Amino acid sequence: DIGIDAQGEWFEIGEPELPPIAPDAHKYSRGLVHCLAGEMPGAIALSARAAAHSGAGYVKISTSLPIPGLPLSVVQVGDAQVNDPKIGCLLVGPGLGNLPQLLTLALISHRPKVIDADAIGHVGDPGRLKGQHAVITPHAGEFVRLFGELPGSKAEQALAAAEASGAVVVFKGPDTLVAAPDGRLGFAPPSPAWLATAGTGDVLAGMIAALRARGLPAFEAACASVWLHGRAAERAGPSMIADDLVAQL
Ligand code: NPW
Ligand code: AMP
Ligand code: MG
Repeated sequence: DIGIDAQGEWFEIGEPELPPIAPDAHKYSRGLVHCLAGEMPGAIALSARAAAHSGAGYVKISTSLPIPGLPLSVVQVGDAQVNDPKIGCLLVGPGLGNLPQLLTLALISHRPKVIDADAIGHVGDPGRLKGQHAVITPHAGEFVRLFGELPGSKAEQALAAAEASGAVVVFKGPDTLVAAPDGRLGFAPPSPAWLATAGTGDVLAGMIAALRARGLPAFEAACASVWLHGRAAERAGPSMIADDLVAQL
């Protein structure tokens, strides 16, 4: 009923193969995720912790607010050099609030990026994302905010959104789909409904950013993260909160 049928290149997302950690790795070579914080620092803190526990060697957060409770591998910095070639992936949106200028800053960057949460609402025209090497991660409300009410099944909507934006679209929910502009469509195996709790989307965004910083292409990073997110939730059990999901990574 989400419209998965024999159209296009579609498949069920399976257990990912992650790149090994090179024996001569250092923290930068393992991948740097740079997060742009906003009005709700708790959300980006969740993303940053998820990124660090998903194997990014270094996670930085640009913020003007102190953010407590971060692991040692996450540092806070005052400004964002968004074109620093060391950045493996930028993340903007979790906890952003009403700061559209931070999305603009992210879109000035030529680095790969994950655009989630409030940043999705600030995009306006999906065509703005063309050429941005972006993964976007809308829930149903955010999807409609950016793309409007699209016709057809959820699968058709996700593919149309990917084409319109040139981005990999992770259309979240009980039946998460990952759509690429080239027509690939992955559907997630069932995940526990107890994922429906505050902050789990922020965790997913941080995971995708980390896997991109580790070198996975956008579509593969999104599919791998969706799969791992669901399995982490199974392990965490029905009383889990978003922090417990991070602990399972
Ligand atoms: P309804 O009920 O359909 O009329 P937002 P958000 C609609 C941060 N967080 N899932 C629904 O309207 C995030 O990162 C901070 C959800 C609802 O009223 C964001 O920056 C946390 N909503 C910010 O908070 C942890 C759906 O959209 C509205 C929907 C706001 O993000 C929590 C929600 O509006 C949170 O992640 C769906 N499937 N479908 C922290 N620890 O600090 C329709 N809606 O602005 O998208 O709310 O997702 O909470
Ligand atoms: P967000 O709405 O951004 O906080 O993200 C919520 C996360 O939980 C996404 O990864 C959703 O796919 C997942 N999720 C939400 N509701 C359900 C559900 N009923 N069953 C399974 N996963 C869900
Ligand atoms: Mg969210």
